Amino acid sequence: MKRRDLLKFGAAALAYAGTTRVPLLAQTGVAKPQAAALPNDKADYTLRIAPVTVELDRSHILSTIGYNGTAPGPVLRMREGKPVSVDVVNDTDTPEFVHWHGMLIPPDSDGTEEEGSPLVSPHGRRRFQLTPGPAGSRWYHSHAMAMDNLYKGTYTGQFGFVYVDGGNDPGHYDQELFLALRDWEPFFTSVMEDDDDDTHNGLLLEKPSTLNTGPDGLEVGSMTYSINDKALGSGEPIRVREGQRLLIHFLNASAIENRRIAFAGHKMKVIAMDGNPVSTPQTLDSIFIGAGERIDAVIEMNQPGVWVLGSTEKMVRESGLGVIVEYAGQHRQPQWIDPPKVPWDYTIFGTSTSNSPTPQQTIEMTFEKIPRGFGKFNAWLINGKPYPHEREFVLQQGTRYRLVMHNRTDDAHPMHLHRHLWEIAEINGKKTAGVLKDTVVVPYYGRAIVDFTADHPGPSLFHCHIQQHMDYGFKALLQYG
Ligand SMILES: [Cu+2]
Repeated sequence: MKRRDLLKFGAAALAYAGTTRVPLLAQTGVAKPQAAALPNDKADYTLRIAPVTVELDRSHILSTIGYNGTAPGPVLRMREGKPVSVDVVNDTDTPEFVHWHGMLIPPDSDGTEEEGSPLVSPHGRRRFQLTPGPAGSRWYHSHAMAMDNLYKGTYTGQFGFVYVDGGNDPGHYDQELFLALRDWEPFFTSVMEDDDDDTHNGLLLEKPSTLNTGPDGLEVGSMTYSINDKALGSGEPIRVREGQRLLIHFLNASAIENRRIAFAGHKMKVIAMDGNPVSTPQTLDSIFIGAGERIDAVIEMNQPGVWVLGSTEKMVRESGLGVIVEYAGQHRQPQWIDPPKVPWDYTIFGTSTSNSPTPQQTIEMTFEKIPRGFGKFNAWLINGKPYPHEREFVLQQGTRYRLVMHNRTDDAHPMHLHRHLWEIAEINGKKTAGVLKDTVVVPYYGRAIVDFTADHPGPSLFHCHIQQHMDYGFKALLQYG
């Protein structure tokens, strides 16, 4: 898509939002819902799945699959509670699923094979109806299995933001940006840089006394990164003025890794996680975002200069995961400053007491890795077995559950439950309440406890958001009795 087209789409979104705020970074086009009085044959939104090129920088243009001619796909804005229709058109040779991550919608529109959502056949199309909600930062992405094919599922450019507008945004910011963190050109490797496990605080509550020391299977790595579709230093900088406030919606759309992000010279005030406002906003030097997670942060522009916003890992940042922020009238070289190393702690965003009912039942899950359990690849087990688990996890509608996740593996896993919101109760023994999420990174050899109410009948997929872990066993279907 040409830049002027993107700008045109940007202007359309602006008209819809009825605001003078400018959605910055025209790297992601913004799709606009159609007016209400349309003929029946036109859906409110159309997502066309087809090959796209992504120009990370002038000398690095890659080919992948995306939505509506770009990767990421357009930022879709929807009204909370207002039903919409979405036509998914599949211009590829393989079946596809579009999942609406973080939405509380029925299994037939949720977009996973495991839950029984209908697939969109190769060169076919299908219309979905959904009622967007809850309000906040959600996202859509392919939920196809990839297995050993690194050109499928979330390894491709099939991802984009959906922002569900609750109608009560006070608009306390001057610019709103949608920044998706990505890696590209994945490859198999036996040498994993363990750079995504900084959630552990040394407790290692779940470390087994005897470790399985067999040689590890192949994992997936990358050395090519971007924010949206641009590598650090290419594309337009984020242009700001002193005194402005930015609202940044961050999404980690990686299929591979968790990330830590900092904005040199600035602190970030975290106001929402996974799209849900936090009880206790915190102003931090850096943020940690597991694969699949979102963070909304407000940043005061009070340090005139030219800065880098990006990965705290030098190699990753210098390989593309960053963007330049330029104050008006400033022209020096972009500056980077390493933030202090502080372990990530979800519990600081919560409160000491919960407003929710006490859980009535407990589900225990233990995660294990069997090195090379699936040939070249590791097997990932929940309670001693890979997917499927038949009817091991059956929920009673209306019951509040406590889910205890024991991570007996040497990796931090971003665990996601579809179609439900959970409330973090405890991380490595530290209690909290009121932090509502759909994904939680269970620390390396650690423990996470979440509570949720079984209030969305139908099969609900629970899985690790690292595509390879999910594909090789790390998922389970929660079913209603
Ligand atoms: Cu995992």
